[in-house]
Parts: sequence; structure tokens; C-alpha cells
Amino acid sequence: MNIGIVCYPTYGGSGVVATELGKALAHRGHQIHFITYAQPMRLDRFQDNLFYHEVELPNYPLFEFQLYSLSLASKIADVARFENLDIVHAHYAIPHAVSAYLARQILGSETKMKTVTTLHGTDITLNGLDPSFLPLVRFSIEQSDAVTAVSRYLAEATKNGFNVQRNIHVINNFIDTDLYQRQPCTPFKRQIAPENEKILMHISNFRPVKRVADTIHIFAKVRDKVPSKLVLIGDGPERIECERLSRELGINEHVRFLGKQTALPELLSSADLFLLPSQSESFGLSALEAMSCGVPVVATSMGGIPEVISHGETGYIAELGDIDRMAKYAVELLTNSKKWQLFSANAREKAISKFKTDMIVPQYEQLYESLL
Ligand code: GMT
Repeated sequence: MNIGIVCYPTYGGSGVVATELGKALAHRGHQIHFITYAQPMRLDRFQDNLFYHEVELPNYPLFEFQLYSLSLASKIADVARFENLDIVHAHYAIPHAVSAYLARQILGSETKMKTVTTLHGTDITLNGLDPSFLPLVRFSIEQSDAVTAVSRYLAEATKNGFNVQRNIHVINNFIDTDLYQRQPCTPFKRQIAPENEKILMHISNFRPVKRVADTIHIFAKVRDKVPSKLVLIGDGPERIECERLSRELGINEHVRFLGKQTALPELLSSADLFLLPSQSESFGLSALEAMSCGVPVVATSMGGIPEVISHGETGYIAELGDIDRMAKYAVELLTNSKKWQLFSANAREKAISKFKTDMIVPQYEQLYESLL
């Protein structure tokens, strides 16, 4: 099949899932055309069957605000025409699903191209419900030939929040379990924890929804009981405030902010515990990446997290903001090596048995085929 993928190219779960899906589909022999404003971050080496089409943004003084959605629609129409696209797959509803709809309208009877929209989370739970977007998001959900959501929770939240009746296919996020697997004691671990301290880790875009400050408070409590270090990976609006907080709590020499990183399997391999105290999470891809590397996760019970983390088996789940409980769970796992070994093995096993790339990508292929 000839498949166009429209996504955000920068850091963030939806762009990562879209890019990894494109790479896996290309590997299975499909021609994949990424259409976006910059080369997707994870598209970092040559692979056969993969193409990238950049959306140009005209700069004219009259256009005080960028008209990205419209430029994107024109580009999708162009690529669809010249590459004979069978499918255009929009990841994240705003504005991609709307641009895909527009592109199909532009082509009219010239194309039989079908549109697929994958909902990732904040496009529904946060931004999509904003009155300035709601009618547009509902419209694009109704008009897509197929809609998928990355968890059961998100499918239900979409039906309830937007009052839509149509079928929403649940296709979970996935992980390359060969790439994401625990490596033996890494040089990074020796540098971060020279006295063999435990390493707690968190990866996110440091937006308010991730509650990174809770991560730091949890760590402060854990450090009272267990010699440990906290490694924070990623960047975003809350980072400066979190740096300030760790100084204020007097733990800054034990907290390392690494910024954006690409060598995630190596970094995760050094972790003893992953923390995800989010306020909202449709799935929690970073938790799955950790689990695949055998790292148990302590998280909140929000959104789709309980579909990924099995409480008492692969990690622990607590109420939003219950820092004491999350710290208690963390200490329990870090001080009981038998339990840690069991949870670590369970986490890896769940990643393999439920979320391995080879199990999930064919679900997208079948969906495309059913539309054609
Ligand atoms: O976590 C974010 O805010 C980024 C966002 C994105 O779209 O880039 O992530 C969402 O999509 C991921 C991939 O499907 C999910 O794993 C995340 O749970 C989801 N984030 C939220 O729902 C807050």
C-alpha cells in the first residue's frame, strides 16, 4: 500500500508512535510518505520505502498567523496525487485530521484515498474539548473513514466527550522489544550512581499534565530511606521550576536533568524504577519503554495507565497526587530485591506479550485493508 503519515515531527508520544509505525510498515514492504513541517526526529537513518515530504510555510505580512493546516492540506493533496496514496493516516486530530479531510475534498473523484485518524490523548482530553476546537475535532472524527484510539480509556473518553456514536478501534501503542531491552550495567550507571545508589527515572515533555514536581517530591521521600539518585529526561515549560524545587528541597546534588536524549534503551537500562505521576495519560508510552527494559513503574491511576501497568505485578498505581503512597511503593520495590526481580521480569513479559511491534502493527494493516 502507499500510505501517507501526517504527524508532529518533534519530541512527544504521538510523533514517536507515528514514526515507529511508518518504519515498521516500510519494513513490511509498504511505501510510506511522511508529510510534516520537519523531518521526524526518529527518522534518523536511511530506510528503504520511506519518504519525507516537507510542508512549506509561505511567509507574507498579511498572514499574521501561520496557516499551517491549509499548507498541510495542499501538501497532502499533492503527495496523494503524485504518489497515488491509498491511505492518509493522521496522528493527533488537531489539525492533522482536518487537513487530511480537506485534502480528500480537494481531490474529489480523482482519488479513492481513505483517511484514518489516530487519537493520542491531549487532542481529546485537553485541547480537543476547548470550545475553539471542539466542533472541528468532532467533525474530523465523524468524517474520517476510520478512527483509532491508543487505549480503551481514550476511545470511551472520545465517545463521551464528543458525543459521537461511531466505532472507534482501540489499537494500543507498541514497542520494539529487541531494541528496548535491559543492557548489562552501563557506563552511565557508574557515573550517575558511583556508590551503587538506586536510580529513579522519569521521561516527559515537562508539561503541567506530567506533574514532574510530584516526581521530585516522591524522590525526596524515597531518598530519606534509600540511597538513591533521580534522573529526569526531557525538556519543557516546567523544567526551570523543577530545578528550583530540587534546590529548595536540598536534594539538587542527587537530581540530574539530562534534557532531551535519544539513547533511551541505554539510559532506561540503568534505572531501578520509573515514576509517572501524571494528571492525565491516555496510554503512557514512556512507561511501556521502561517496562520493556525491565523497569517497574510507579504511576497514578489516571486515564489509560491501568491498561499498561498491572498493579502489584509490573508496578504500582496510586491516586493522583498521593505522593506518600507512591513514595511508599517505591521504597517497597527498591528495598526488596526478590520483589524487584519479579516485577522487573513481569514488566518485560507484559511488554512482550501485549505490546510488541509485531503484534500491533498488523492491526493497523488490517484496518487499512478493510477500508480499501
Ligand atoms: O504526553 C504528551 O503530552 C505528548 C502526547 C503526544 O501526543 O505527543 O502524548 C500522548 O500520546 C502518547 C502516544 O500515544 C501517549 O502515550 C500519551 O499518554 C499521551 N499523553 C497524554 O495523554 C497526556
